[in-house]
Amino acid sequence: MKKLVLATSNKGKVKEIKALCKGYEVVPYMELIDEFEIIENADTFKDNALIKAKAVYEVLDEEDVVVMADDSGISVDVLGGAPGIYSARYGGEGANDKDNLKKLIHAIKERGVRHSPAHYTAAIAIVTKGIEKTVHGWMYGTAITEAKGKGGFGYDPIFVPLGYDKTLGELEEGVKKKLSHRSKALNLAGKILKTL
Ligand code: ITT
Repeated sequence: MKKLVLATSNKGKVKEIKALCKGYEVVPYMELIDEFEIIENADTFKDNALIKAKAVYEVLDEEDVVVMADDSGISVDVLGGAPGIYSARYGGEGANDKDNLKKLIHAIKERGVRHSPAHYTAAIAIVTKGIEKTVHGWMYGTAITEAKGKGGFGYDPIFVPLGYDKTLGELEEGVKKKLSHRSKALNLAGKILKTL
């Protein structure tokens, strides 16, 4: 089975990517080398995904290894698209999922509304010898101001996908697997992986 090294330290992403890339041996890079800091200082999901995949590819120093990275986030219309690429750091330096969620709920309420259209974006980068590719996926829905359910990760307890009346925290895993920004991007990434 072909090995796919994931340039991520986010356990939620690892779990979802493993479930969606069944034909590959998916290995988080930290199982191969020590975790190191990657400065994600680009201003798009695409470029930040490339920064992560290239950083891990270079440190691994194995020409034929295939590295994949995911840069993703939630954009809330009533906040002008925030937090977007800053989703992981929204609650400040060292903030965890819970801090970020709390800050987002507060920010939406401050706009005088209880929900807002929102969407998730995922950019997936694939880097291997002589190849740097990126693909995207999106999931549209509504961000609400009450966290519900324990499924998924990150902002999922306040995200209601279009066509549903429950959050991703409440819905069964299969729904996110079918609809998510990450699954759509990974579906495209799969087509690239097959050509390598
Ligand atoms: P890596 O950079 O190591 O991959 P990270 O968590 O820092 O991990 P990002 O910079 O891509 O990853 O930030 C993505 C944030 O957006 C993540 O921390 C979540 O808070 C949120 N997010 C992304 N996809 C999500 C999803 O499917 N469900 C819920 N929240 C999500």
